Amino acid sequence: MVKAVVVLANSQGVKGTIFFAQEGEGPTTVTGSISGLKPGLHGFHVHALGDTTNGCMSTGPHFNPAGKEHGAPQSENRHAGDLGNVTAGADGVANVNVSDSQIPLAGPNSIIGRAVVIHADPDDLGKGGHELSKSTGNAGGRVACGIIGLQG
Ligand SMILES: *[C@@H]1O[C@H](CO)[C@@H](O)[C@H](O)[C@H]1NC(C)=O
Ligand SMILES: CC(=O)N[C@H]1CO[C@H](CO)[C@@H](O)[C@@H]1O
Ligand SMILES: [Cu+2]
Ligand SMILES: [Zn+2]
Repeated sequence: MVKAVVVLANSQGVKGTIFFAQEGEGPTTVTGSISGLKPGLHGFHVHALGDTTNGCMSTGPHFNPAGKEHGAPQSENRHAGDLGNVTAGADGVANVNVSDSQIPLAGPNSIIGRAVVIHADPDDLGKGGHELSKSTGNAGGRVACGIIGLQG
């Protein structure tokens, strides 16, 4: 079992911890919660770089080792980093519990050292018709981010 964790925070009171776990070559489970969000849907992605020298802007585009278009987690054509969106309730808390086969914690496409980014707006899953739909899901600003690190 390989385990990883990311701590998300911003100066506006958004904070959360997301845990990753992968058994062998199996899917990676993603669990945790994020608080301080605007109620509703927020795009939730793994971005390519673990670089926060310029805040969340320097984490690069969605992690996309297979050179595909942006899409829904269930789509064949999606970036590996496309985890869809999370839903914050009226209390501003989003609970996350998903399992995904494209975000391994080991091997050439490992997400260790990359970033998790949560966005201001919903991810349109590539279907919004906006010029950004096919690259980012038009999910708006990068609200908070953190670097994915190994956990013991
Ligand atoms: C995530 O969901 C699965 C079932 O879908 C459940 O067994 C598991 O306990 C949940 N994990 C957390 C941390 O809520
Ligand atoms: C993972 C997740 O919550 N995905 C949802 C994101 O939002 C779209 C619609 O806006 C839903 O269809 C997805 O199920
Ligand atoms: Cu993103
Ligand atoms: Zn994407």
